[in-house]
Amino acid sequence: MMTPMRYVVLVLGIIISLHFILSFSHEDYGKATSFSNISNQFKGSTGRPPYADGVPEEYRHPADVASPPQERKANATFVLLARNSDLNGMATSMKQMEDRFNKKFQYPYVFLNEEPFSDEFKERITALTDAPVEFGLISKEHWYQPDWIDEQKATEAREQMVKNQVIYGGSVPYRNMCRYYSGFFFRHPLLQKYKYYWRMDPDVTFFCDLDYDPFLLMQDQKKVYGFTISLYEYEATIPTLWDTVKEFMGENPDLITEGNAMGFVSDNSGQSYNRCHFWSNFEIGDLDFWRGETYMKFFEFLDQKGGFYYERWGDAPVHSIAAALFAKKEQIHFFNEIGYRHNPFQHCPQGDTHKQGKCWCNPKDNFDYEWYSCLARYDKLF
Ligand SMILES: Nc1nc2c(ncn2[C@@H]2O[C@H](COP(=O)(O)OP(=O)(O)OP(=O)(O)O)[C@@H](O)[C@H]2O)c(=O)[nH]1
Ligand SMILES: *[C@@H]1O[C@H](CO)[C@@H](O)[C@H](O)[C@H]1NC(C)=O
Ligand SMILES: *[C@@H]1O[C@H](CO)[C@@H](O)[C@H](O)[C@H]1NC(C)=O
Ligand SMILES: [Mg+2]
Repeated sequence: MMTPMRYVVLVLGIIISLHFILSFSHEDYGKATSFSNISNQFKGSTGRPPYADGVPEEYRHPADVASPPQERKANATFVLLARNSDLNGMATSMKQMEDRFNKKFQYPYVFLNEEPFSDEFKERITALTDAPVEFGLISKEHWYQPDWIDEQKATEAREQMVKNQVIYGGSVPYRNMCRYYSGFFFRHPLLQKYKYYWRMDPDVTFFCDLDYDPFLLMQDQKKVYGFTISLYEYEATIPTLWDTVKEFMGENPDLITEGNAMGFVSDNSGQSYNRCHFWSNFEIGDLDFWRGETYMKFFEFLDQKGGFYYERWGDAPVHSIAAALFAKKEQIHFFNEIGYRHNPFQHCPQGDTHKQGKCWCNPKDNFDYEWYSCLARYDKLF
């Protein structure tokens, strides 16, 4: 029995063989259909997102524990923002990262906190890995609500959000955190020596063995931003965010990248925000993208509007909108192989990918194409 997919592969195989026979025997045929020519013609309308073909074989390191560590490494680190009280949750996340991936790849960790980490925190975290771990203090100017924020206006906004039962609506620390991840973490001195980062939250789950290095994939393919889950933002947390973005776009049309992913965040070419965002508790990204002039200008513009405090702008929509406008769509990557859960949603790889990763999640519990997911919009970009 042959599945339809196998027929397609077989037919493709025959076409490709014929192609090679013809290219060698007829010079002109070869010239007219050289691969660069074909790929140029179909660029941007392949109908297939970049993740659909899986991970190139050369990136894979089979699960063999005895195999030597990979020789080539990316310029990369894990980033974890945490309070001392997040210790247990961070240990949970990190132990899984070590077991599923990092004991083979040995990337360093950077922990950040606006208060000094306790000795207990440092000891228990350092015990989990052989890779280097650094603990950094966040400067006050990078963390706390700036003086120029009208505290009365901010208080009123928080009270209103509490009344409306907006999640974390009454919290100032949560707002500090969102603003920090939006505009400051990549400026921390401990992160200057790195180009790529992988953000981790406490109490997340990694379901699958990862036998390839996502950082190298980012680096080799010049990716800017990677995600596993995308969804809709709560309107109540960002009422004026898109108006602000439009104002920025109006003043800086030259900063909007050609071939961008606007279609992910807007269904009408930018008139309104569809509230889609990449869920930023998981991020694999390019620190230099955030540190670059364009994003810095964008963040400063948003920040001076005060929406991190007068509303409750999240780092997820801010990062997502920026990635959608300032990167090329191919530079945004869906990490399909990384089975991941942050309550209450999970991405569980399907089919062969599930098998290859020896994933332990139930494939039926998968957010990818649930009604509240935005993955279909990402797919439609290609
Ligand atoms: N140092 C520090 N870290 C914080 C603070 N608030 C949150 N974090 C960290 O910031 C990240 C995001 O915070 P979370 O509380 O997980 O926010 P969330 O993912 O939106 O919400 P949850 O559903 O509660 O996980 C986590 O890594 C937290 O440990 C804070 O006040 N200080
Ligand atoms: C692509 O193919 C056309 C013929 O169809 C040829 O004229 C053209 O020179 C080719 N372009 C490149 C870049 O090879
Ligand atoms: C890693 O990246 C950072 C930021 O781009 C850069 O400053 C640093 O020199 C790089 N390190 C190496 C070893 O390439
Ligand atoms: Mg979290």
